[in-house]
Amino acid sequence: MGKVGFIFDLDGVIVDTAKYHYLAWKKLANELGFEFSKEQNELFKGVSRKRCLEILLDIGKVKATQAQFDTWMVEKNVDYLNYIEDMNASEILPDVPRVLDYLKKENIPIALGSASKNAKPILEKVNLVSYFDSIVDGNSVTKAKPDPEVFLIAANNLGVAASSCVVFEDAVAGIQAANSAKMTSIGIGDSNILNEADYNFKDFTEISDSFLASILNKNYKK
Ligand code: B16
Ligand code: MG
Repeated sequence: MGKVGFIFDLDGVIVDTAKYHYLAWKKLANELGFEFSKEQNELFKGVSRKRCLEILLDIGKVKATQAQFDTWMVEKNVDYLNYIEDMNASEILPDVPRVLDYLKKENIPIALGSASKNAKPILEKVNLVSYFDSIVDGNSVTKAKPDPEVFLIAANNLGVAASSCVVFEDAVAGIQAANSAKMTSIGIGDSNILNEADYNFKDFTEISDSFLASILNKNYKK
């Protein structure tokens, strides 16, 4: 077995920042004169900020000049940063620290692979930066998920073969990115939505130490 590496998505896997993204997009939609529902927000998971705004404007049938588009991108992010300003470790999703501790104890390299340009400050707020040997975020990539770039950079930074990496993801685009990088994909959330994942769990409370041990002892190859 080659050396194994683990890659965590951020939003929806480590913390539930989706609710803050939702509030910021909803505020913008309302200002532009239309509604934006929680169901529609599902389309935004794992998707880059720019693509989210394109989808939002499609939903509202709003035409934008480049200057307006750029202004709204900034406005949404300012609002989002306000919403997350007071985030702290209490917002870490259940049992994420247990899984991180388990992997650390086993000396497994760990990376973050997130589409968010705000990933590093969020990890700092929730006090998890020290677990990560590499942080690959929306500032480091040119191609958004489902392109595998973010995870391939993470594997490279960890010095682990892509086929020996295991990815935790809550978004369909993220599972597709992991699969096309030939990594083992673990869907966190609704297994009906994430049905392309190699394994599915509702959340980390369902991921036992013995499951992690079995993954570490498995011979990887897809
Ligand atoms: P930002 P992830 C993604 O994070 C979110 O799921 C997605 O909704 C968001 O639009 C994207 O980050 C960009 O975030 O505006 O902070 O750069 O799930 O890949 O960790
Ligand atoms: Mg996510």
